[in-house]
Parts: sequence; C-alpha cells; structure tokens
Amino acid sequence: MHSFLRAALFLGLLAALVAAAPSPNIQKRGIYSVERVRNTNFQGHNGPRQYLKSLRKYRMNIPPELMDAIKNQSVAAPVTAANFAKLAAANVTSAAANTTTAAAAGTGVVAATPESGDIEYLAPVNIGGQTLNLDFDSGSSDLWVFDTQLAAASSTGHTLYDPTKSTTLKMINGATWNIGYGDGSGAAGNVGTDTVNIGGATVTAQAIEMATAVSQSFVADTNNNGLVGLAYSKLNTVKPQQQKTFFDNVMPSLAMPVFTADLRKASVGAYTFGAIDATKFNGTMAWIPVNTTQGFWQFSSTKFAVGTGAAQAGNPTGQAIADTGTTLIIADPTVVNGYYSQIPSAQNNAQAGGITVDCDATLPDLMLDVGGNYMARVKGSDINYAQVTGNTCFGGVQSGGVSNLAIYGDIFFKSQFVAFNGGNNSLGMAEHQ
Ligand SMILES: *[C@@H]1O[C@H](CO)[C@@H](O)[C@H](O)[C@H]1NC(C)=O
Ligand SMILES: *[C@@H]1O[C@H](CO)[C@@H](O)[C@H](O)[C@H]1NC(C)=O
Ligand SMILES: *[C@@H]1O[C@H](CO)[C@@H](O)[C@H](O)[C@H]1NC(C)=O
Ligand SMILES: *[C@@H]1O[C@H](CO)[C@@H](O)[C@H](O)[C@H]1NC(C)=O
Ligand SMILES: *[C@@H]1O[C@H](CO)[C@@H](O)[C@H](O)[C@H]1NC(C)=O
Ligand SMILES: CC(=O)N[C@H]1CO[C@H](CO)[C@@H](O)[C@@H]1O
Repeated sequence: MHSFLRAALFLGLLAALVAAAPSPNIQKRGIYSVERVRNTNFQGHNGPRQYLKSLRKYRMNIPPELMDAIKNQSVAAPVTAANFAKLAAANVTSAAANTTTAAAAGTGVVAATPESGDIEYLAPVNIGGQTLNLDFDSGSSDLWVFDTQLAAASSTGHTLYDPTKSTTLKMINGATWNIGYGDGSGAAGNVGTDTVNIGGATVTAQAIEMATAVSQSFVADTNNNGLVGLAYSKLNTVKPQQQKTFFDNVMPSLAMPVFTADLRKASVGAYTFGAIDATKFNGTMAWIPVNTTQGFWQFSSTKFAVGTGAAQAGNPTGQAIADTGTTLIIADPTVVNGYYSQIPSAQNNAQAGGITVDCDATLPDLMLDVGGNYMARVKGSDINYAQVTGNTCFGGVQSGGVSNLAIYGDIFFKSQFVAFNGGNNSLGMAEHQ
C-alpha cells in the first residue's frame, strides 16, 4: 500500500516536472521510493531525470546554480571536509567524556554537524571499530555506507568502511539492498551485520548495508559517507529478509525508548539515544501520536498561522512527516501561499526555482499544526533560508504541490527540539532553547 503511494508520488513528480516551466519548480522531494522505481536507478538519460538527479539528496527541487550559490555563500566559514572533520571530532571528544556514564545509563550522544548551508546534518558512527560521518535520516530505514567495494571513481574523497578490516562483520549470504529516490537516484549493495556504536548506544548485530553502487549526487558529497535510516523498519529495503533499523535494535537497551534531534542553524547540535535532555528546550514537551501506516514519523497537520495571526485551514486531510533527512519544509500550496502572501518581497522566482524573499526582510514565524493539539513555531529567521544572489534569498518553505503528505525537514527542526518515541509511537516537540 505504501509502495503504491510512493509510486504515485514518483509519477506525480515527473509529470509535474515535465509540465513545469511557468510556475516555480518546487516539488515534493522524492520520498524514498523503495522498489517501484528500481528500473530507473543509475539511469538518467532524459532531461528531467538528470535535472532531478542532481537535486536528489536535497529532496527538493533546487537548481544546481542555487546549490552553488548556497555553497559559495558559506565561503566566510567554509565547512570543508577537513574543517568538518575537526569540528565533529572536537564535539565527539567532549561528548565522549560523557559517554561512560551515559552508556551505563543506556544512552548515546553524538554531535550533529551541519554541512554548508545546513543542507544536511552529519554525525559520527562507529562500525566494527571504524568511524564514518553519516546522515541521520528519520525519513528512511536503511543504514548504508560507502565502503571499499566501490570503485575509486565512486568513492574517492569519502571515508570508506573496509569490511576486510572488521573482525566483527558477518556477511548475510545472499542479502541485497537497493534504495531509490523519487528522482531515480539511489544506492545498492550487499549486507552484513556488525557492531554499531553511536555515541555509546551499541548494537552488536546491526545490519550494515554496504554499497557496491551509488549514484552521482552521493559520490559528489564527500562529507557524507552514507545514511542512518531512523524511520520504521517496515521501510527497510534489504531482501530477502528485511532488516531492523538501528533504533529498533537498540531500543530495548535504552533507558528510554526514544531518540532526539537537536539540529541547529549553522552550528553543532546533537542526536541523543535513550534520553531527553530537558535543558535543550523551553517549557514542557507536547506529545503527538504517530500514524505509522506508511512507516514514517507521520502525524496530522491541517492548520497553520502566520505570526500571531489566527489559525487558518491548510490541507484539511493533511498529513505530514518529521524528516531530518530533508533540508526544507515542503508544504501544501494553501500553507505556502498563505504564508508568503504576508511577505511583500516574496515571489515565484523561476530562475531560482522556487519562492524567494528579500534577504534583508524580517519574516514572520510560521505556526504549523502538529497532531491537532500543538502549533509548532518555525522561526521566520530560519525561513529566510539562503542567499541566491544579491538581496535575493531562497525561502525555507516551498510547495510540494497538492498532496496529503507534507515534509517537515531541517528548517522545522532548527526551531523545534524533537523526540521520536518508539515505545508508544509518539513525537515530543518543544521550542528550542
Ligand atoms: C560560486 O563560486 C564559483 C567559484 O568561485 C564561481 O565560479 C561560481 O560562479 C559561483 N556561483 C555562484 C552561483 O555564485
Ligand atoms: C556533558 O555533561 C555535562 C553535564 O551533564 C553537560 O553540561 C555537557 O553539555 C555534556 N557535554 C556534551 C558534549 O554532551
Ligand atoms: C508517550 O510517552 C511519553 C514519554 O514517556 C509521554 O510523555 C507521552 O504522554 C506518551 N504519549 C502518548 C501519545 O502516549
Ligand atoms: C494515517 O495515514 C494514512 C496514510 O497516510 C491515512 O490514510 C490515514 O487517514 C491516517 N490516519 C489517521 C487517523 O489520520
Ligand atoms: C527559551 O528560554 C531562554 C532562556 O529563558 C530564552 O532566552 C529564549 O528566548 C527562550 N526561547 C524561546 C523560543 O522561547
Ligand atoms: C569545535 C566546535 O564546533 N565545538 C562545538 C561543539 O558543540 C557545542 C554545542 O554543543 C558548540 O558550542 C561548540 O562550538
């Protein structure tokens, strides 16, 4: 059933793209579309697919020129690979100081370090004694890595997991995985189990999906050496025997059956397993039941408000997912138009490929309904996302077209401290300190 939905999304995405031109091209990102799009993996001969491919990782339809601009913008404080490694290491060291006690108490903490432009957040993961920086993604369910089986052309510049150097790796005979995105990019390979330690939280037989093929956008992003999927295990792509996520495996040994995402604008935050650090947020947490039907951290979201304005109806049947692996907030057109109609400089900018605002504009906060009882504040300053050129900035909230599924990505997380509770399938949210 969810495959059908994702197939539908995929078709919608391509159709919308082919038809696109007059309106801004922002589409819903390609939800991990596990097997339905397999035949398109590693292809890309037509224009739209090529175009989408380069945007795959960002799960939004941002043109490459804009990505360039976002990267150029960070030149003052470039997060180069070396720089990144240092940053992450410094924080891991300080986190490690707490790990002994933390681990004993059934928790694990790692630094979540943003790449240039906060395009993604990476955190160190120890696999069989080897440490790689991986993208923690609450919107998918495969833990996969760059490894030494990959040809040099696909892996130069990456940190590679070397299966031959792990004394704890056990191959799973005949197991394969193949993850695709709505745009046709993806990765695939074989599978083993190994010991995985994330900041002290440890699983001894975690399925490690080793890439033997990765698509170009992954190759180009050398800081990112793979993903840690943290959605529900039912979305895992390993065959013939589906595998459990790290979170599902580690949950019984955690002090609390939760992990939290503390993602920060242009600075280092944290992913924590097994504990909720109340010093990271103000007030009390709101708890929202999760709709697990599709395997995402999904909830209803039918209303929104701009600043201190009254709540308005968004998509009445709306559902949204909390997705750390998506950069922006991708919402219903009702929400997007309702919000930007309050901002004089907002425009559909065909050149930038989405809605832009003046960089020097002060944007109102956007309040988003989460589960019917909580209006989550998304800071206006975060919605003024990234410079395109001059005083033109790309909006952090873009339209996914009419769809039941909105995606609340990192722009949302920068304002909200979020706890993912696998014990009672709920999400805890509170405004960041
Ligand atoms: C980004 O920087 C590169 C190298 O300085 C330059 O060639 C390119 O035109 C810049 N791109 C944008 C969009 O500013
Ligand atoms: C380590 O623990 C102390 C005391 O609980 C806390 O103040 C500090 O932020 C922690 N450091 C890290 C990196 O988590
Ligand atoms: C789930 O667990 C949290 C943390 O223990 C609790 O505060 C919350 O009320 C529970 N939520 C639901 C929907 O049961
Ligand atoms: C749960 O999600 C499914 C799929 O998105 C949707 O059809 C269903 O209406 C949702 N259930 C509730 C109670 O919102
Ligand atoms: C949270 O509390 C701190 C300290 O009391 C305050 O400075 C900050 O503005 C508050 N943040 C929010 C989002 O309310
Ligand atoms: C070197 C470095 O970036 N250290 C950061 C580690 O994380 C804390 C917040 O948890 C930052 O304040 C430090 O700057």
